[in-house]
Formats: sequence, C-alpha cells, structure tokens
Amino acid sequence: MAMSYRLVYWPGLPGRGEFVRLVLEEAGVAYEDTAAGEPQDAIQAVMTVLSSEVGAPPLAPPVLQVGSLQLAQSGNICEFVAATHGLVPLDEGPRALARQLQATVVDLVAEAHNTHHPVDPGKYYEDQRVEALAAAKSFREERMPKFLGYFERVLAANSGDWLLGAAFSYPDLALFQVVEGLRHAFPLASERVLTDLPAVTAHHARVAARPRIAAYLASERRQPFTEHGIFRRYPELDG
Ligand SMILES: N[C@@H](CCC(=O)N[C@@H](CS)C(=O)NCC(=O)O)C(=O)O
Repeated sequence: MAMSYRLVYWPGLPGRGEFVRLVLEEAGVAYEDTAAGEPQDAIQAVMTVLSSEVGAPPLAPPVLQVGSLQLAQSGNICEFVAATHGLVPLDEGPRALARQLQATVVDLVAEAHNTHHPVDPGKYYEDQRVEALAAAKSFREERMPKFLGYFERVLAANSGDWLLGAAFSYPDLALFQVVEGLRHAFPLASERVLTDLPAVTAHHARVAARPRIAAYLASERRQPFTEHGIFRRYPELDG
C-alpha cells in the first residue's frame, strides 16, 4: 500500500527540510510539502504539529507525517524514508554506519548555523556579529576542513562511488546538500577547502547527476538559499 507523506516545515528557506525532501525525491514518492503553500498556512502547519500531544511530539521541524505517525529529527526522518524505499542497506552493520554518517552531517549543519548564531539562536544575527566573526573564522579554518576532510577519507577508503562503498544511501544526499549549503554561505572558503578534496567534489557531482535528483534540482520544488536559513551568505563571515 502506498504511504502518504506530509512534510511540515518552515516556508521561505530550504533549511533542514531540504535533507528530507532530497530523500523523498530520490525515493520517487509523492509527498505533500506544507512549505510549498501559502506562507501563513505553512507556519500554521508547523505550529499545529508542534502543539500536538500524541505520541512523542516534535520539538522542532522538519516533521514528517506518515499516516498517523509523526516523526521529527531530520536524520531520523531520512532514515525512516530510506529504509522504506531501499535507500539504505537493511543489514544492521551498514545501516548503523549510514546513521553515523548522517549524524556527522547533522553535526556539520549545526556548526554552520552556529557561525551566524554563536551566542543565541533566538536572537538576530545583528546582535551577535562580533562573536560570529570569531566563530566563522574557526569554522572556515578548522571545522569545515575537519568535517569535509573526514568525508574525503571515508570516500577514499572505500572502493565504490558512495559513502558506504558500492551502495548508494541517504547520507550521500545529506553530504551533497551540506556541500551545496557551504558553497552558498562560504563561496571563497569552501572552494579553498574543496580544492584539496577531489573525492568529495566528485561525489557531489555524481549525486547531482542522479536522474531523480537532477530532475528535482531543475524543478520549481527546489528552493534557493535565503537569508533566513542555516546557510546564509554574509561576506564578512567568508573571510
Ligand atoms: N536536530 C534537529 C534540529 C531541528 C531544528 O533546529 N529545526 C529548526 C529549523 S531548521 C527549528 O525550527 N528550530 C526551532 C528551535 O530550535 O526552537 C533536526 O535535525 O531536525
């Protein structure tokens, strides 16, 4: 029986919702995306799921509603969809490795976000610009090379095209999206780092060329990065 998927996420930014969208798109399944509707309706949809009291209510979006099931945490959602649609091996060993790789991307996403919100995620960037300069310097010089260098080592250590080797899996989509985001937010710094990372660069191009992903990227469903999301282009933070 076909599952009915409803992605609930903020309007106007790809954000963490994008990691889920990419898995749904690669799976080739139909889904409703609340962010594609009127902004006030999309915000209301987020508020409604956050105030729900059944099961384990979500703390923050993205949220995926699958029938009566309501799932949060982007990596958890991605794994659920991937396991249902053949985008991760079901053997517990490789499946756990996929979780590890996805969690590492989630960590990198959080660190990228912290560059512009190093003090308080609830306050404006303009209120923490001085601290953001220092956080971004450390991110550009230490953390981004460390994380992307890790993925370079993973790709170089296995014999296939993908993070798990021969088997494509959902963290491949996550690595693709975080590289997209870093290229948007830190065009100069990311290119400096990626110059020394041929496996990550080639992997990014391979994911973009997958037929369903290429079709999605060319569609109106793919949203541009904006100044409201995780990956913001503030030239002063790019060094
Ligand atoms: N670890 C969570 C983070 C969720 C998260 O921070 N969501 C953001 C939007 S991308 C949000 O709305 N946060 C509200 C908050 O933290 O209060 C995930 O990966 O899904």
